Amino acid sequence: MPTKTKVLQHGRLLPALEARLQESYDLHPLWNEADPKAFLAARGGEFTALVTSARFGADAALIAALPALKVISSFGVGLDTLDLDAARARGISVGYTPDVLNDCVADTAFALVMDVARRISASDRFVRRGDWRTGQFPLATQVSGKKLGILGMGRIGRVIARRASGFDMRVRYHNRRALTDVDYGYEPTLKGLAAWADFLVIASAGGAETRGLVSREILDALGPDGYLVNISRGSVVDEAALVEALQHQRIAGAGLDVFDNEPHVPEALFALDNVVLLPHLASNTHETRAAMAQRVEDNLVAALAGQPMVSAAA
Ligand code: 8YV
Repeated sequence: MPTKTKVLQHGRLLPALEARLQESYDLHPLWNEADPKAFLAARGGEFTALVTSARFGADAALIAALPALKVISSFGVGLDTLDLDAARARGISVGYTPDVLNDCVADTAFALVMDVARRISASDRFVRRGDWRTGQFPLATQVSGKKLGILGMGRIGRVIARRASGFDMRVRYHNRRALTDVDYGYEPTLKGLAAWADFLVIASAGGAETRGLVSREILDALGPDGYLVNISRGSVVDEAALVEALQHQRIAGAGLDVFDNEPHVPEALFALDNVVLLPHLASNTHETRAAMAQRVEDNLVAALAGQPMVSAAA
């Protein structure tokens, strides 16, 4: 029997994916090692492939500790935790899982838009507390027909924009540059988009280039009638400024699936009813997770066979 390729696994993956990888490869879970650094120093040279996720990524130190590495296959669309420059410098192929999660992430963006404006979660708490027996739940804000601003008109942003047409919403977007293949209005500045929008949805990539883009100034441009929704990365928002804006109702509310230091959520938000807090679940459906797992496997198989990956980031 030919010897199986040695694959290092950084962080847990779906059990079904782990099982399939175990069958085909000599899969070594790094997260099982009591002293990962010592393990890598002793045995890092054995691995030609690394499977990881957007959550755990692969930084320059990990890539350097794997001198025989040829392939990285990552579960997720985010590349902010992967040091692509370090991988490129070594000619390492990097695969990720874009597109297959667009629908579910866009659905979650809309769930947050609806929830924060119509106060679905807050009204559920109202019923459970028994408050309906003695009072009326306050009025909420209409979503249909409103103005939706999208920061980051990429693969996911475009699907969010399509969802918005079902709600008769007007859509504008801000990217570094105007796109030639979409008809939505382009706002050359994020501040202009925030000032225009009733709902500002963040769908941009994370990483150094977008860190802190949604600052106090942008939140003030969104204003006391505006809502923020974030399904991208917590790092895109100045989280301290957001907490303060929500506490003082300088914006109307926020729907957040992502945070700057997950799984830690600023505790000041727990007391506020104008914010919906999700545990980074936008792509977490059986269907989408199965498709992402399949893409991780397909990318790995292709690259190890010397073929182009289905979705290559580098
Ligand atoms: C996942 C994500 O939760 O794809 C991404 O970039 O943030 C989410 O789909 C994450 O990848 C799990 O590691």
